[in-house]
Amino acid sequence: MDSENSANEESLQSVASEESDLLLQFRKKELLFKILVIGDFGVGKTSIIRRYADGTFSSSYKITIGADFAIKSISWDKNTQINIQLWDIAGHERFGSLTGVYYRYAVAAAIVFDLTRPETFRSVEKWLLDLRRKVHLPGSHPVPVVILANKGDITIATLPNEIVNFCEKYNILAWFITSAKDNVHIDEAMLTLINAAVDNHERLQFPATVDNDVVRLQNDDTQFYQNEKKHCCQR
Ligand SMILES: Nc1nc2c(ncn2[C@@H]2O[C@H](COP(=O)(O)OP(=O)(O)O)[C@@H](O)[C@H]2O)c(=O)[nH]1
Ligand SMILES: [Mg+2]
Repeated sequence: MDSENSANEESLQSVASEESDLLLQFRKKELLFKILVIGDFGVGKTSIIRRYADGTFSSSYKITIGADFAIKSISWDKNTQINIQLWDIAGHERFGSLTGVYYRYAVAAAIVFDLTRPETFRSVEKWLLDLRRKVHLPGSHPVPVVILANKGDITIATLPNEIVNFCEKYNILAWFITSAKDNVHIDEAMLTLINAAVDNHERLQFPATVDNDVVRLQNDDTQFYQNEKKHCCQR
């Protein structure tokens, strides 16, 4: 009899804890950060996004047309869920061809170059200046940027000496030698950007709306994502 009681009690407790977990899920603050991945054609932008968002690598990605994004959801702390929207430039690698829609509401960016084609490092400055011209955080605070020297699994001998000075000159948060193929430093690079975005979100108070406990940036594309998600959750 006693053992039956204690079994009942245990199962009641487990139901109660499941309920409080559910409640916590429900109350969780949700943040959405749009992060851009830019750089010349073939440097590995799509591969980096795929690696980070789905943990996969393929030596042949179809060339996608238009803007394309992947989503990664992170349980940041017990009260906060962060959804990262990683924007690929998908076929718009020609410098200057990106429109305002692509840049709008971005809170951070990774600029990628290819260690096997050192000339792609020269484009980093152009991408950076275009980005800084078009993305403004509140109070003209500069958008946080990391530089990724990708395909480090093939060679690192070609790493440009100027990279350190370049990062200092342009107030770049950090640079990493990455490999989308071998999954090197991709998580670290993204985490650096997310940390900066979280800090900025708290300090600069991004334009955000609060709706059903969901905090979201005022962004048409974001709206699209939220609707998608609601749709998905109703199923
Ligand atoms: N070895 C190696 N190849 C890579 C890496 N990242 C991308 N690639 C390859 O480089 C090519 C271009 O990559 P992709 O992601 O399509 O470049 P994007 O045009 O910048 O999106 C593809 O064949 C990829 O498989 C990497 O870290 N190491
Ligand atoms: Mg691509």
